[in-house]
Amino acid sequence: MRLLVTGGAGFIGSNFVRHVHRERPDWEVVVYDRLTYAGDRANLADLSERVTLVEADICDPAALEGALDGVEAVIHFAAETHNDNSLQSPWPFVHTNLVGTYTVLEAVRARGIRLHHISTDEVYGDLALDDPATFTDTTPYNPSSPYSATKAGSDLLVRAWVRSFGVAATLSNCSNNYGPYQHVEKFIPRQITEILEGRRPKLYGAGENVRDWIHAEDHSSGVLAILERGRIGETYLIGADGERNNLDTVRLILTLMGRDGDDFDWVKDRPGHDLRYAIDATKLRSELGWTPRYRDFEAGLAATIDWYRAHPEWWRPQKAPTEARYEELGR
Ligand code: NAD
Ligand code: TDX
Repeated sequence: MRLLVTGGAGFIGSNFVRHVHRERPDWEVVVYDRLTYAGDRANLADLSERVTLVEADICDPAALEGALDGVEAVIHFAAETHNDNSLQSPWPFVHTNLVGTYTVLEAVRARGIRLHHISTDEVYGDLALDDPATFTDTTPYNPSSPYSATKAGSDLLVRAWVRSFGVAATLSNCSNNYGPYQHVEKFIPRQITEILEGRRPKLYGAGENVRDWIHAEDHSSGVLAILERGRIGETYLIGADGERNNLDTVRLILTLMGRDGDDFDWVKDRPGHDLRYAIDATKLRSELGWTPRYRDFEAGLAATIDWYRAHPEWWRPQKAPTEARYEELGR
């Protein structure tokens, strides 16, 4: 098998490539990545020559076409991914997430290549804190931010290309990921690195927002199961029953790092901030036999903290520019 993984130098993409490299020792992987601020070739440095990197843009049809020789399947992770950035500057999200996905679809359509499209639970909007409902693949789309709206649009493009042109694609919508190699702009790495730099974590609003955490390794095993055994045209939700509010998460990070649980700052809320996400992954579990390995959030978080502690050279160059952007936002 020869896979092309768009966005494979980013957080989840590189975790997925590492997963495939370990679990499928005879597969070759072409990582296709523009290496934006969020992509880093260092994320793939420990992998063998079975993994190669093409530095190019998914919005560039000629470059993409040139990378597809011998490729049997494309896994499409590449996207602009941070909600706060999308509120400040939506255009890169419209361009990469919509035009980029369109370009990927036309490329796989021309060559008859299998596609798996990676998406997010944010396309479904948010739930009330006390709502017994969880998201399934039939929940209506109701995105809130420019990021989630462009991801929703990209999903709809994929569905249209399946139905109208017979593209052999599957889709997955996953909940919030954590683990090694996540950019310091995101919630968990931001707080860990704030503490490592001797500063205080920053909690948006009242801290009551709930996120459904899953380890990036479990997201990766879910994607591999769908690639190998998923039904074409189907959408699978990936989640590991990891609901927690941000206040509890920030307190857990602080105590795991030996600090007082109240040693954080309340900051201005994110505009349009989704209240709660919650995934029902029954379809993935029952149809494809997938189960998550990281069931203990506290243990997974402790291992993630250890990883950031051990790799300051990886995150430190991104830290100051990221905090400068937050400073502008007052968050
Ligand atoms: P990330 O921001 O860490 O990585 C994105 C990668 O895409 C980077 O390597 C970047 O260089 C690359 N990229 C961006 N624009 C590109 C372009 N125009 N051409 C080529 N490469 C480009 O993101 P992530 O958190 O790893 O998310 C990966 C995917 O998973 C995204 O599609 C995201 O929507 C989805 N997702 C993320 C989460 C999460 O919690 N992080 C949850 C569910 C779904
Ligand atoms: O400093 C912070 N303080 C804070 O309270 C940051 C950066 C975030 N937050 C809150 C906002 C959210 O409620 O923490 C929660 C998580 O924030 P993010 O890490 O920005 O993630 P979120 O907006 O939930 O989106 C993430 O999960 C779904 C990813 O960034 C998306 O790419 C994915 O689709």
